[in-house]
Amino acid sequence: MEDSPLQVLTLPTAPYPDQRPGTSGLRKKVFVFQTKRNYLHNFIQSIFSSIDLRVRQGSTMVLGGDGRYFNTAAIQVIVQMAAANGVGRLVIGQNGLMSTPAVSCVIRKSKAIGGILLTASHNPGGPDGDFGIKFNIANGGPAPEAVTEKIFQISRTIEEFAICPELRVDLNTVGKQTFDLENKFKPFTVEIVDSVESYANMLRNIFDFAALKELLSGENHIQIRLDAMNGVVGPYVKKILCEELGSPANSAINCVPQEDFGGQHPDPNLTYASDLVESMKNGQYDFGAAFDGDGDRNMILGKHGFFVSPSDSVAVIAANIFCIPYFQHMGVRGFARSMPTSAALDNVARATKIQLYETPTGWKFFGNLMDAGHLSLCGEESFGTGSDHIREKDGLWAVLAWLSILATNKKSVEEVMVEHWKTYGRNYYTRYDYEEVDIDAAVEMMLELEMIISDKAFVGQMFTVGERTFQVERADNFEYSDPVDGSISRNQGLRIMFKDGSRIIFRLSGTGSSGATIRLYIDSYENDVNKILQDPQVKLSELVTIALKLSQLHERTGRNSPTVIT
Ligand code: VG1
Ligand code: CO
Repeated sequence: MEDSPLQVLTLPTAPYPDQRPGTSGLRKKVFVFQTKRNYLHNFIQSIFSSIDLRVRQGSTMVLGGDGRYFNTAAIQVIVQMAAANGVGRLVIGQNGLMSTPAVSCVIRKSKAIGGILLTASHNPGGPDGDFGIKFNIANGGPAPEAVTEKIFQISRTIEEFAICPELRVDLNTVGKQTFDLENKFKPFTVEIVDSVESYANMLRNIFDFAALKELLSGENHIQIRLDAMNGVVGPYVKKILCEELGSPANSAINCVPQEDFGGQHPDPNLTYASDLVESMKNGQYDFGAAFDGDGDRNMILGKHGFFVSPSDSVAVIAANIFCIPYFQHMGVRGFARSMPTSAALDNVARATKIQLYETPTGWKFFGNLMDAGHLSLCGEESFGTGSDHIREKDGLWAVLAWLSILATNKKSVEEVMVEHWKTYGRNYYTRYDYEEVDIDAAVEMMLELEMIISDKAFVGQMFTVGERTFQVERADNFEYSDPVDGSISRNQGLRIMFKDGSRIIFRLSGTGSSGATIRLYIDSYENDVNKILQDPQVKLSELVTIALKLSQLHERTGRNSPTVIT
């Protein structure tokens, strides 16, 4: 306890016009938070003000981040503001670290009204990189659009914020700290918790740890390689995979969280996790995985770097779902995928007669379905996989899900994948990212393309490239109506659907911090077993040609190739 109560101040501020959260929180360059006066304070106050005072007063909230540059400085401010805004108790990960799935888990376990996550996920960090803030609600999931929109509206007219400027927390020591504030009856409590413990405990109840231990360290154990990409998931990998499941210490690399992620993009894809891909090539390891900065994404690789596309990954988990004890107990209520994710999951849903939901991009759309008991397993093409055990995607969970499948089937990653394609057919899939293109050019391209595909004559049109012809069956700008609360989300991506089931999709990213990122997604189904082992880039080349021609993407952006191909 402090000797005299801490001062609570209300200070004046001026609003900023650009604090609208995107696909997953507010993301800006670090210097924006550092140099624009009260930029952080304004957004944090907008979050608190969006919560009804009666709900906020005396409540518990969770706070954690991926350890990127500015993490601890921001945490000190947020603690000061939480106290001044009537929050009763803050649960914070030790040293301010907590992965996104762990925050979701802790919000649920501690009966918190929500949590604040300091992360820009897969975006680079460091003084020249990005910083980000996400607000999650009481179910542990990202705030739905109605809430983020309310936060944004408050931020546009904000005039003051509340803060206890003298309050300082010690983030290093696990335990309780209490503070007396002036004008408050009850002390304000900060609880520093081990960042891994609750989360590890949850996984122990989802998976068969004995079987996984046998797989990783038993007599016929496999060799794995896990790359934490210098992000927050490192300590989780060490504790759970190495210490507990017995994988050797050198099977996990880049496990010390770095403020700048070692100068890398902490993004688990074939481009930014190329070190892992290279180290898998000589066949020394049977299984490989990489994670993003905040630990919610995962990339799965097999021996020799065999790549499992994320859209296939969720479909494989769905087809083998009872290899995971959690689902044996809970049953399976439904599957879901984001719209641009390939339809591989749909094939499993059809075969198993389980309901499938198609949502817009971003994890926030899955939460309602889960809370209503409609959804058990879901995924996004962007390396996100998860289930209703929490309300965020969960990288380590996906790895343990795959290991459970390998342990049960006694097969390699590649064998599991190829068998899956033989059973269900294969959805060839690729995504092209054009990063940091000129915003005006990108917006104009999307508008023009929407005009083209909205023309009545577009449906039925034929496109021929080489020997293949595709006929348009349907085209639109994807719109989602939430089956639980009826809310409608518009403008979620341009879709061109062909008669043979192939799809071309264009979207603008909502997670970048400078310029625009155009994403082009291609999905094409093949059920001829003799044609399931082709190179996706070759197989999809005609559809890519059609997409680029229709959109005039290269001409309009001045680019002649994407920055990242997945
Ligand atoms: C991207 C992905 C999306 C994912 C989001 C957050 O959004 O496409 O599927 O949910 O990132 O992931 P966008 O708008 O840039 O396409 V993460 O790991 O930031 O939390
Ligand atoms: Co992430």
